[in-house]
Amino acid sequence: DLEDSWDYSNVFSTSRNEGITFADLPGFTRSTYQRDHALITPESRVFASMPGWKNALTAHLISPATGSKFSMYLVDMKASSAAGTPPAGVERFVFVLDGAVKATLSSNKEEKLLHADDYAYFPADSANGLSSDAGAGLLIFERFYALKSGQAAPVNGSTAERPVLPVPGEVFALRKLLPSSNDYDFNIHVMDFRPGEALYVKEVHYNQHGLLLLQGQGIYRLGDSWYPVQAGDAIWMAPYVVQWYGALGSTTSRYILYKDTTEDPL
Ligand code: UGY
Ligand code: MN
Repeated sequence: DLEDSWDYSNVFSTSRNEGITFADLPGFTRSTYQRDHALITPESRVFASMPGWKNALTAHLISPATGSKFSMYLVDMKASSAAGTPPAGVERFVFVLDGAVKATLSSNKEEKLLHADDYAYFPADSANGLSSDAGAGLLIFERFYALKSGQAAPVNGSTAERPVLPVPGEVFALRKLLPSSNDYDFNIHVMDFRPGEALYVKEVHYNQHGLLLLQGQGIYRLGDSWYPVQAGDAIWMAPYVVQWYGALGSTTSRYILYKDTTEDPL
């Protein structure tokens, strides 16, 4: 049957840049996996249950299957949920994106209630209490602790309370969430760029990164590719991938970044 009325108004409105959204285009995604980097955008996340976790789903965005020496995953903690214990020798860093979690750190045995922008670090093989009554959204980094003589202590805090550190030659505001001591084999950086600001160094280095863009939008260069990115996008950067970010849009760009440290690259 032939339609007897046709509505072309949507087609015309796109020519005025109104209501164009790529997210629902069949088969379309900005996600891509390359030898030395990946961009994982929100429509590609796959949540599944994880052994040990109660009433929670995880989406592993980066794991050693990609060649990384760490995992980065999102956790959707439902009501009355609890975290599983990491495998022996694995340290865990938790950053709260949404809701509230109760963290029990072995250092003080007392429960801390963490909200968005708060974080907690659990050394390998330490008591690992993490639960949520009403639900929470988390970003977690894990890796096998690699320092033979290190003494990593539990840490918890709030990003806003961390000092902005000097970064000679760069304009972004840098906060480090873990102590810069030789007891930790990675650090978590929170980096803020105002629109128009960019990395000065077009970085190439041995360290690996896992990144989640928390706010804003811009262009991320990875190798020879230039990606438009926005809040919610995740990035894996392998050692030596060329990396550069330029912030655009009208709000401050903020990203959280895993970076391995201390270990001799040899
Ligand atoms: O510290 C870093 O390596 C950081 N500036 N890298 C990045 O933002 N891609
Ligand atoms: Mn870097």
